[in-house]
Amino acid sequence: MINNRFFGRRRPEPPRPIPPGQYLEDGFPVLSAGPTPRVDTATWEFTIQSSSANGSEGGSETLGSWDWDALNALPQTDFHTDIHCVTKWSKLDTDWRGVTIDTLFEDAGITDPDDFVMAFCDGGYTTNLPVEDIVDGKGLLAHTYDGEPLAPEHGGPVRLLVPHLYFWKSAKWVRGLKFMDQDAPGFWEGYGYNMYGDPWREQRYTGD
Ligand SMILES: Nc1nc2c(c(=O)[nH]1)N[C@H]1C(S)=C(S)[C@@H](COP(=O)(O)O)O[C@H]1N2
Ligand SMILES: [Mo]
Repeated sequence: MINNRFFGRRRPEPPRPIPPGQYLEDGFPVLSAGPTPRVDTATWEFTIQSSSANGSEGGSETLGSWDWDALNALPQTDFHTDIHCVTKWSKLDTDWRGVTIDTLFEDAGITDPDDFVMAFCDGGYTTNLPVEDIVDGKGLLAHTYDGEPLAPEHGGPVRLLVPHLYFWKSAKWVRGLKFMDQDAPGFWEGYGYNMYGDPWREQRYTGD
């Protein structure tokens, strides 16, 4: 007779389906490609920039910018959601508060966006996303986690949250979005991570 207790470490049974290949994580692991940058909300600013092609002389234009007070003065939205890291942990029922990308686009009068954005961050991290994956209530600029200011190691003061894609798309210390008329790889995507990253289709790496 087989005693299953000897077959690997037992993981808790998820209360509802989680994406293939994932296991449940109770804690909140920190995964950063570099050191945690020191970000001062007194000088922090978030900008949305046009693609270079639209700007004069090949530069890009600023389509919207918000300092800390301006961000906090916008309508605030709560996300209650599961998150899925490509390193195979999933964390259920996380609570976030911030400003949706819809709200930013509306505030900036952006009605006809390009098809893709590159999110850019303090510290130099980037990640690419289709615009349709951050609008219609799917993307949040989050400043609060579990009722507290978002901790620096988790991307505070502000991170992007796009929970239906692998968590590497949720850029920490995010400082802006730059429109792109065609898709281009960000930091991890340039090292072979999937350009899109749908956890339910297990799109971890190029070709998945
Ligand atoms: N700026 C920045 N954002 C980032 C990263 C990073 O290294 N730098 N790592 C990504 C990866 S791979 C993951 S899994 C999550 C981890 O977020 P956490 O540290 O809050 O768990 O942040 C993503 N966002
Ligand atoms: Mo990750």
